[in-house]
Amino acid sequence: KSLIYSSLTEKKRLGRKSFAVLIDPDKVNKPVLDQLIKLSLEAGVDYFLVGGSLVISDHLDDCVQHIKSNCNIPVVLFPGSPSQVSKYADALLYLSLISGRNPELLIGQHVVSAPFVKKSGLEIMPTGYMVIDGGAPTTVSYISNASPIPANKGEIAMCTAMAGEMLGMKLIYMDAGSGAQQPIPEKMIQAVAQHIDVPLIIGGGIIEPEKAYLNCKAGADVIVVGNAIEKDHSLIKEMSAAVHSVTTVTV
Ligand code: 1GP
Repeated sequence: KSLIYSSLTEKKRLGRKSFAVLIDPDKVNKPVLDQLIKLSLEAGVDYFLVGGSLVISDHLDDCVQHIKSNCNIPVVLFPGSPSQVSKYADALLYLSLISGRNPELLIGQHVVSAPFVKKSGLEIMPTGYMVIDGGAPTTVSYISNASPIPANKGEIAMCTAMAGEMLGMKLIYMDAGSGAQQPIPEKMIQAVAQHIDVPLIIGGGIIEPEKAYLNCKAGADVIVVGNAIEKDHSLIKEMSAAVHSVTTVTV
């Protein structure tokens, strides 16, 4: 089962960009979810990412099932912890925090959760997860108990991503953290994008469509936006249009 991953690599080959709306199950009720679904369908959103560093409630399954029964936009889990696995989703970002040096998040939690992750039947996408300093501590930088990569150290990000790819990661996700004050600089995105062949996901603190556009120009393949959309649902349309306006020629 590799439908979602195939769609990502095919889009990358064609130089097309994807837009993903991040949904934190704790922050949405059914009416809000319905509105997000409606606007996302209208805007041609490519994926829903569902998860968060702290999912406190137990309605992850409900949230995923509600999305799945109301639209055909693929649901990809973005788990903040091994408990955030729902068999109703389409795929799972199987994250290893390669920017940190916390063995629990590199491999420990994976070992503990492996049997039920495998049993879930989800499409598993091994993802090198890199947390970049977003200007002030974010939930992910605190919870991960690992230093983020400084935003001006493009070469560290580049080498980390290259190592991740050579270790077999199928995606690289660079994240400034939800609600980051500073999103990831284009210079760093460019440094990483030029040195890897797998799709590159960028998120954290993106609040303006212009930034999403510039990130795609710099080499991002997927743009993820959560916070800004929670505050203003109308951004879905503008963000999606900005992302989809970019096509990069691949050689
Ligand atoms: C966080 O990359 C995501 O992990 C999205 O961040 O909520 O700041 O858009 P925002």
